[in-house]
Amino acid sequence: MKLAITGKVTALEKAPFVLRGPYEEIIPAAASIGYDAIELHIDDSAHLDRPLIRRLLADSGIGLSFIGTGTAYSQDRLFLSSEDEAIRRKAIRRIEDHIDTAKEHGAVVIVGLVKGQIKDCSSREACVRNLGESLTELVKKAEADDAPLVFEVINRYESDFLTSIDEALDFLTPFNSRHLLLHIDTFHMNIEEASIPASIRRAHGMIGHCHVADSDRWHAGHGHYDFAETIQALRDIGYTRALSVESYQFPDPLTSAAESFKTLKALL
Ligand code: LER
Ligand code: MN
Repeated sequence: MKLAITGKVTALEKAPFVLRGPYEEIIPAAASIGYDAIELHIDDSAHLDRPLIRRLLADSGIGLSFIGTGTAYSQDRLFLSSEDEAIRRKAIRRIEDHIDTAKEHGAVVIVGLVKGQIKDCSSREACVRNLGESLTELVKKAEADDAPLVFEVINRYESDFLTSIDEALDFLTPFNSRHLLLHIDTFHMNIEEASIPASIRRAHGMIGHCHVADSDRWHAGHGHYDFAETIQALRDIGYTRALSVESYQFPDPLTSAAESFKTLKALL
């Protein structure tokens, strides 16, 4: 299992992204700590300087493993379950542009907050139906470009539906696509799952991404999360992608990134 770390050009102090700053700084910083890859949270891939990213990754010798997309919702209020067709189309377009970024790097595109919430819709049925239609469309492009989507299971305080692994499995299984997989996050699982290793084992064959943070969402090693147990469960089900650190940046981004690296590397 490889290790990746989240990075974003600008982020709120308490947003769970570790490295912050221009790509020219955060990509070499991830590499210098020892990470194999970076997970970039990108506001809009249509405005991304793709040749710059390509060059920085090549110069640093690390990969782009995952693309985070949540600001489509948190900043721009674009979401895939919207009943406003113009908003739903813009959200789909946003994810399509991220797939175009991902495909040349073998990266995976996250569908997390961009799914939207029931409270943004007139009913649960409308929300789930629209999300399903949007994902059906996006999966076609993900398959054609061989750039998988992963659906993040987000805890009840940040999302009002699909908050547990079992619920998300029920939702995703009918799509029957290797390009729409489950995305787990230790912070969310620590809140929602009765037994984290048992839930992971039930999702055998369906997990495409794993965010890691400690129980308090600080760097790995700060709290009381049992990373060894999670890593063992992921190994047992043959998970091969990276563990990607998505945590608070405290006490500062480089210390936080280095602490998580040290803790997780020792366990791997
Ligand atoms: C939301 O809490 C989360 O886990 C992120 O991956 C979304 O940006
Ligand atoms: Mn996450």
